[in-house]
Amino acid sequence: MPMQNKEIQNALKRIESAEKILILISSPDGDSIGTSIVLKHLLESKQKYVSLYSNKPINNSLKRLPLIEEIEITNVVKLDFYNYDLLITIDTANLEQLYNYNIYKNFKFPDNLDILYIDHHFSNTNFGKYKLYEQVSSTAEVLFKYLIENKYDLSLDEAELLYYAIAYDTGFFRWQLNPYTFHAASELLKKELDYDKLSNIYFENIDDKFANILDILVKRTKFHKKLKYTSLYIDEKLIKKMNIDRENLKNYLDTYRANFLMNLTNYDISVIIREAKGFNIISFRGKSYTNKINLTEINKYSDFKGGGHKNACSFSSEKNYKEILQEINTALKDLKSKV
Ligand SMILES: [Mn+2]
Repeated sequence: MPMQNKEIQNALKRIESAEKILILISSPDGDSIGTSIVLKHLLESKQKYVSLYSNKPINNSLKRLPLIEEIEITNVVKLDFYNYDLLITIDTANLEQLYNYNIYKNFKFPDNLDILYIDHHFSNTNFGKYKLYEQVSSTAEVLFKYLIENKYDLSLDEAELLYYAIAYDTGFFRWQLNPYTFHAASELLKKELDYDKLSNIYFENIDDKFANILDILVKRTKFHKKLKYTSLYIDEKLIKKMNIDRENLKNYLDTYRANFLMNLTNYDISVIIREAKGFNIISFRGKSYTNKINLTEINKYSDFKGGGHKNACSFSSEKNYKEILQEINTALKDLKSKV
């Protein structure tokens, strides 16, 4: 749904009036990284004091992006919020994603700190007083539409970051597309950016260890034929056995998904359940052509915390693997019976 003109004007005015701005991203991916760094530069060009933090580390392949050093990794709950008069969250569906919720369950952002969110997540909980929000390809597309196009002259590095952000969230222009997505990409390409380099950063993200790891992941995949989904459970023991650092595990899993699960006929959903410290991370992907249910609705059947998009979302739960799988079965059975 497009935003109302008044909401847009309110958000833009609030950004104009802010002096000290804190930008937070929930998990550093291509979209949140590109959008947040470009926003930081844009605000600095207006003589504002800006800090940009992520609570989570940046994985190695994304460290190849330009200007990546602009994002500082910190424990968000320890920040001195009274230094700022506006918090802008980027690519974040709810406030709990911005800090380590599983450790700091009682943490709250100060009530007197205005929050403005720039986002595109279906599951956004509308947590800010101000917003720039549309359910489009990426947060970068929202930023481009309201704050960049005809308003801010991008440097080459900035254009590359935004192009990468849109490409990243659309699987290099395969899903979540609308005509404006290509308009924005086309405007960015006019900067003669190095799209081969950016595509290489996206696709070349595994090393020769992967042959062995892929073998393990494929063999451990469970096929739930009736409900047409696959599941994979990764516990601490398996992570040790695969001998991968946690930071790069995500890359391996993305590649396993992109090159095995997404090519599998007769299965339209995949779930990866990963053991973390005292809880499990449950991550869903659906094929946009064949999956007809909204995967973010799965948490209605359980205590899963989190969200995302119709075909890509993740949750956390303190339940064990078997209980989680049972709840997924119940949820998918019901959701699939309704479409
Ligand atoms: Mn995004």
